[in-house]
Amino acid sequence: MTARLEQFAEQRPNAKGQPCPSWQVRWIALLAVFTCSVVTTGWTAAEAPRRPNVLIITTDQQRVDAASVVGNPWLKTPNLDRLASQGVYFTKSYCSYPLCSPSRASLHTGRFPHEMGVDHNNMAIRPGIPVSGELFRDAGYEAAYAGKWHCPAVYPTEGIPGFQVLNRTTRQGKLARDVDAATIEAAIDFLKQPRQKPFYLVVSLINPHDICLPAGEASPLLEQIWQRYGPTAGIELPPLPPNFKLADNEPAWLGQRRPKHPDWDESQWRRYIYAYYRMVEDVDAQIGQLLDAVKEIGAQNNTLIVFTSDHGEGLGCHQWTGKMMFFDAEAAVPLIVSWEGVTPTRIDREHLVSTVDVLPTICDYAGIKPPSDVRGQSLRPIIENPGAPWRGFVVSEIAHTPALGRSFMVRTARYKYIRLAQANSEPVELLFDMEGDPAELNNLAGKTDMRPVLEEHRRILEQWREATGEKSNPVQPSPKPARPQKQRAKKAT
Ligand SMILES: [Ca+2]
Repeated sequence: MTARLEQFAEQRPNAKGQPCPSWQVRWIALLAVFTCSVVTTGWTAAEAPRRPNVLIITTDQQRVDAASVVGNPWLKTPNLDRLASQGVYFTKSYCSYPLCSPSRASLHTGRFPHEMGVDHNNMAIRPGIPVSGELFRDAGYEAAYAGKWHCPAVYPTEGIPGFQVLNRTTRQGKLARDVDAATIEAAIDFLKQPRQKPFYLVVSLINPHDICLPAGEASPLLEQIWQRYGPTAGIELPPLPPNFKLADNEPAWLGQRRPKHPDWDESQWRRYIYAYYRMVEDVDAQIGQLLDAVKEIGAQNNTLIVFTSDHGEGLGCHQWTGKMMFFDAEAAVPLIVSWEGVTPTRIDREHLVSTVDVLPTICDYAGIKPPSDVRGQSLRPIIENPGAPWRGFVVSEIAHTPALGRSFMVRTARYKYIRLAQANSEPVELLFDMEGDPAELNNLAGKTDMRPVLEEHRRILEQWREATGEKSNPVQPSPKPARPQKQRAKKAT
């Protein structure tokens, strides 16, 4: 991967528009990292760098655009906005796999799911691959984890390598917000304990995952969900997304796998979107309690806070609900890196970043050397200097059955290439111009004049598969049969 990234870095032009030779790119990168470290943190050669506390906050199923700070007028997230006001919010940010367990495994190892044997939900990270808690514990941090884990157990009943597990709550028929309240409480109790070491705390919240209930999960909680999150009479509902209407030439693959809601009319779809945003607001308020606690213990100037989510939510885009697809709705996730008084402040709509980058990033700020074979890269160089050399693509994957293999997404600066595996047939290919067609409706894969772009993306994918060992890691069988999906959601009440 590193070799591939450097190869793409070599294609970056210099200030005169001429390609930079690789030695020049590496030298500039080293210089930029060194210079920015000195300037931003104020370290001098005589001072040992002070290690920050590290706090990772994750939500479950939160779209990259589900925050008011990035311009979404249909919800208010004052606490994510507050966090972003002290750091960088990446919007070209993609999960490694738009599903819970594989994405979370990448977050805590910096590797792709196929490297760890986490091809489906409820699978464990392959033994011998260091988890973030182990790295931080071994570096002298007090490492603790509160909330959902899912690698393999949803709640870490058997512990997590390297971490002190702070709560062992389960859903037990509760709304996500009530489970999240217990997680926040456990995390705040931990924060308020006296300690000699810096802390590394992960707070893993569930909302807005409760949107899965009105999308069709059979649950006795459905009525409570609509009572809490449903619209009151006369309130303005969010509009349908611009890509609600399906493309005329949409591949059959999508129609076969799309969650079905044949009884939903426009009003029901808009109520669904409305309820989702209320769930995001609920979890935002709980994140606010956590941020307040960091301030209360006087750690806000010495704590690096990272916020992200495991995957997005269709929310009606392409009439999709849930995850397991590569449109931006499902595969793009918010990523905020924030250290009050240290990180610059901006919304970064340029750099392509991935879940696998989080581990190298927090290690970089904490002065910890990550394992040499992690796939992600520290974001610190581009946080501190947006002009620093950076990669030209990110990849996301989805595993099917061992026989069917995997589907992939390659996102480059301008385009998105999706390759969907299908049985007994060539894969389905999609190619979107993300500048001219951000709604991802106009598939360019069959256009003659786009052939060179298509082939370039095929080549990137094949090189990535080779470099990351994808081909030598066949898909593992799912540990349990997929839960029968109830296709018809009940009408809102
Ligand atoms: Ca999830």
